[in-house]
Amino acid sequence: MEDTIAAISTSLGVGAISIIRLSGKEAINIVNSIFNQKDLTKVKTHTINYGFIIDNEEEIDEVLVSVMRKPKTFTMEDIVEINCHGGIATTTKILELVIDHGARLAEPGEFTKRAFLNGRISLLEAESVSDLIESVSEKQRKLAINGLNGRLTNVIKKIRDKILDLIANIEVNIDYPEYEDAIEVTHNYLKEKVNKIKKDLELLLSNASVGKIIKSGIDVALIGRPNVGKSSILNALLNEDKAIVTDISGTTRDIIEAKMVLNGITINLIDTAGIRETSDIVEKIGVDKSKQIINSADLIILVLNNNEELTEEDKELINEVQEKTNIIFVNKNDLKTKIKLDNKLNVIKGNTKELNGLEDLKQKIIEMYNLDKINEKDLTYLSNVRQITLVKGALESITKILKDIEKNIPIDMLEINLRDAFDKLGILIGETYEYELIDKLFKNFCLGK
Ligand SMILES: Nc1nc2c(ncn2[C@@H]2O[C@H](COP(=O)(O)OP(=O)(O)OP(=O)(O)O)[C@@H](O)[C@H]2O)c(=O)[nH]1
Ligand SMILES: [Mg+2]
Repeated sequence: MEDTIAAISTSLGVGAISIIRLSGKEAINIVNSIFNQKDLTKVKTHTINYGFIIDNEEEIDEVLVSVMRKPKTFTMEDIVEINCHGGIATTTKILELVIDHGARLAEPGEFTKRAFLNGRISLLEAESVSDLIESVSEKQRKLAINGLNGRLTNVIKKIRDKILDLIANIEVNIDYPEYEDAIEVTHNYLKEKVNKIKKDLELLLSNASVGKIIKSGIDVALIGRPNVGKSSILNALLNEDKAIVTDISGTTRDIIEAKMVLNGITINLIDTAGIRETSDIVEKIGVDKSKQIINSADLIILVLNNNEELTEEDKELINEVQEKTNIIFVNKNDLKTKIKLDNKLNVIKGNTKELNGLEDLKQKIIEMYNLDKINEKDLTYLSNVRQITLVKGALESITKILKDIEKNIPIDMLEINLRDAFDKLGILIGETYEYELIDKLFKNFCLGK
C-alpha cells in the first residue's frame, strides 16, 4: 500500500486513446518528472492538463494528464491518469517511463483492492466492478451496476443490524438484569425476530439463482440416442448450420457448444454425442462426456424419435433425466408415429424439417425459468459462489437458533450462533476479512482496474 502503482487501464491494442493510471503518494511527482508543460505538483485537484511526456529531451507523446488528489478518488489516494495516443508502442513506452521514475507495475485488480482496503467501497461493490467490466448483456450490466451502487451492501447491512440489535439486547439482559428499561429477550421474542432474519436470508438465496442466470446464463444440453436429431435441433434453434448433421448414427463425437438469447438471457446450448454402447474408442469418449453433461447441465432436453418405438436405452434415459430439470422433445413428428409414451410424461412434439415445435420448446424454457418475469429494476442479487456460500452459512446458524429455541436452550447459549451469522455477513461485505482471501479475489480482475 506504500508503493505507487501504475498500469495501462485501457485494453492494449490499436485505438484512438489509451490511459495509463497511477495511484499512490508519488503519483503526481512521478508524472511531473516526465511532463514538460507545467508543474503538476502545483495544479489544482481534479484538473486536466495539456502537455508532452518527455524522456530526457525527447518528446514521447502529446497528452492530457488528469490530476486527482486524495481523498476524493477511486482509491482514496492521489491518482494521475495520462491520456495518450492509443497503440501499443506509445502506451508501453509511457508505462516504462513511469516505472523507471519510481512506480511499480500494478497487479490485476490492485486499484480496486486499494479502493476496498481504504474503505471507499465494500467487497460486494468491488466484485461488482469486475462484473461490470465483464458484462456482455444489458441485464448483466444492470445487475453489476446495482451491486456497485451499494444496494446489495445495504440490504446485507440491514440484516446485520437486526442481528446486532438482538446480540446487544441479550448482552444487556445478562449484564444488567436489574435494568428495567431493557427489552427482556424471551424465547418467544427471539423466535419472532430470528424468524424475520431467516426470511430475509431466504429471500436473498432464492433471488440468487436469478442472479446466476443473468450472469452465466442457463446450460441446456441436448441428450439422446444417436440419430434422433439432436444436432438438427441445435441448428434449428440457432438458425445456422453449426453442427454436422448426417443420417449416420454417431455423427456427433464431441461436445458442441453455442449460445442463443431468450428474453435477454444467454442460453448455452450443448449438443452431445448420441448415447449408445459402442466399441469405437473415439465415440466412446464422446458418449462418456454426454453422460457427464447430464449431471452438470442446468436443463436437459431429452430427444426421442417419434418414428421409432422406444428402445431400452431411451427408457433408461427417460428414467435418468427424471431426477434432473428436463424437457422431453419428441422429434421427427413429420414421420409416422411409432413411439408409445407414458401419458404422465410431459412432452413437446415437433420436427426440424418443417421447424415445428421449436417455438414451443423456447417458450417452455422461458416458462420454466420465469425469464419473462425477471425484473431488472430491482436486481439486488447475490452473484457469485462466494456470496451465496456465506449467506447459506448465515442461514444455517440462524436455523440452528430456531431449533435450539424449541429445545428450550437458555438464551445466552444461543448468542454464539447469532454471532456466527453476524460474522459471515461481515465477511460477505468485507467488514471482516482475511488478507490472503482478499488477495485471491482481486487477482481475478483485469490489469489496470
Ligand atoms: N424426417 C425427419 N428427419 C430428421 C428430423 N430431424 C433430423 N432428421 C434427420 O435425422 C438424421 C440424424 O440427425 P442428426 O441431427 O444428425 O441426429 P443426432 O441426434 O445429432 O445424431 P448423432 O450426432 O449421431 O447422435 C439426419 O438425417 C437428419 O436429417 C426431423 O424432424 N424429421
Ligand atoms: Mg449429432
